[in-house]
Amino acid sequence: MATTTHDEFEDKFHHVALRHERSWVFIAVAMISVLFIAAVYLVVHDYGLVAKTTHFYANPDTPATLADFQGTGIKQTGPSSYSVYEMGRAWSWTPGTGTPITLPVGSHVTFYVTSGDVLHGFEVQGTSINLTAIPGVVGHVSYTFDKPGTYYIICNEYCGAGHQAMIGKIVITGAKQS
Ligand SMILES: [Cu+2]
Repeated sequence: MATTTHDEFEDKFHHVALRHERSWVFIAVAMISVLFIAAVYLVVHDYGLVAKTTHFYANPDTPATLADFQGTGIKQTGPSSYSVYEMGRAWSWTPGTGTPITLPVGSHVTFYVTSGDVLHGFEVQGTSINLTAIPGVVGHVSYTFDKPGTYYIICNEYCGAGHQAMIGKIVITGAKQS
């Protein structure tokens, strides 16, 4: 009788199965490798882990030396409009920390915000003012203070050991506007 024994059949089957499994493992590993390399390439080249441009960057010391950031940093630009040049440093806001920024109620204020060292978050509690203070970059945001009172400037970007004490004050004086 020329039949294969059970064992012979098993051996052949396993041999074929093993070959298939090897090739599928190889295909899976190859696909994962291609996806991984593509993902790393995209992140690095398209999302900026490696900077491709120098246009966005400025010398971090530049805003600190601009005339607007010298002195009080507060300039009246109209009957009730002001520009405030705000410098964040570890761990204070200038102006704001120590001496409060004092303005009359109804003031329309444009804050020009930068950082002299690391990233800080410029947030004025109870308002919509919230922007990141970036070294070398001056961001700006405008707000009208319609209600008198004390507003606190906090730092909402963790910046080191004194982060939680990086607080400034804005005092809006006068009677409530209708
Ligand atoms: Cu900070």
